[in-house]
Amino acid sequence: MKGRPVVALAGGVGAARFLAGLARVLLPERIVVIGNTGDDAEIHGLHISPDLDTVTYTLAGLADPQRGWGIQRDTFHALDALRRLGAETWFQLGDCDLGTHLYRTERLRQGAALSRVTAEIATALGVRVTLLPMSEGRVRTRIGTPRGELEFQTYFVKRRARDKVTGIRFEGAEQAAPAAGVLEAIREAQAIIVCPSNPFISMGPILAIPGIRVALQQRRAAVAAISPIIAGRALKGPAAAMMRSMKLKPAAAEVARLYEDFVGIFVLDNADRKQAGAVQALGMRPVVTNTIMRGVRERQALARTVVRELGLTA
Ligand code: FO1
Repeated sequence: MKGRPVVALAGGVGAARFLAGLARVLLPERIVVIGNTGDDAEIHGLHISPDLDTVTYTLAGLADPQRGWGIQRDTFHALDALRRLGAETWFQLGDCDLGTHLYRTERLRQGAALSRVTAEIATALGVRVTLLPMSEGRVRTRIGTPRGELEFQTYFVKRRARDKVTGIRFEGAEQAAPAAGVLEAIREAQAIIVCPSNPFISMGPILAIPGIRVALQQRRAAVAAISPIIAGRALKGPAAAMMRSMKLKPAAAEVARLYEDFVGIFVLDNADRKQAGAVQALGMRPVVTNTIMRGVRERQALARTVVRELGLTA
């Protein structure tokens, strides 16, 4: 018996590292990951799903350990060839990684759903966790900046997230529906974990899909979130700077406030223990622990704490 599912909402690198720990603490077959596709992009004619791939590669043990995205020891000959032809090559696509994008693009062109293709790739790479895209529909995160609105990867990679963020929009989200299995998994889950991901650009698109936030609200007591902000800084990515741009204090308790309506347990780092009272005042149960994941042991330790606090059995 594998037991009731444990659902995780995931962005990219931070989420993937936590999930690698979780998959060593719980039976991987029991874990259902709902992944962000708001930063998907069409580059060189290929459909790229960076967050789905980051989760897949990490769980498969293939991810580049330093960058957290892409495949370890990948080569970039195709990108070099594109550069010689005068193509834009600011988005680093490795040769092995390109194989994934070629496969996904072709399968989608044949009419297969993104959830099907995602499962095919995960299974082929030996991933035993179920990975679902948040939606089959096309949702694209757009970042408002003083230079105008930018496509997400242009903001994030090409411009290195240096622009002031004046707004975030999830194009297509209102018309999109949760992918098959997403709402069912949330309803049936024994527990739900919001991974340590950027609340705006990683969780924002997932929560913007009609029905998902409401389904989570109905499970509030069973939802735990891990703060992506530690001591006022994001471990990775622009979450803290984004919070400042939006006139929010970059603090764990502020992230908790963004999740107030659907999260019952909030995990914050030892460095932020003074914010536990503010979290409690939001009607959440604070859990203070080490949330910095430098290696496998720390990922597993954090996963074990979250599993215990959610009352799950390993
Ligand atoms: N992030 C970068 O900072 N630079 C890149 O060139 C880059 C390429 C890339 C290729 C495939 C892939 O799956 C992810 C890639 N990422 C890159 C990561 C990605 O842009 C972001 O981490 C996510 O979209 C945010 O979660």
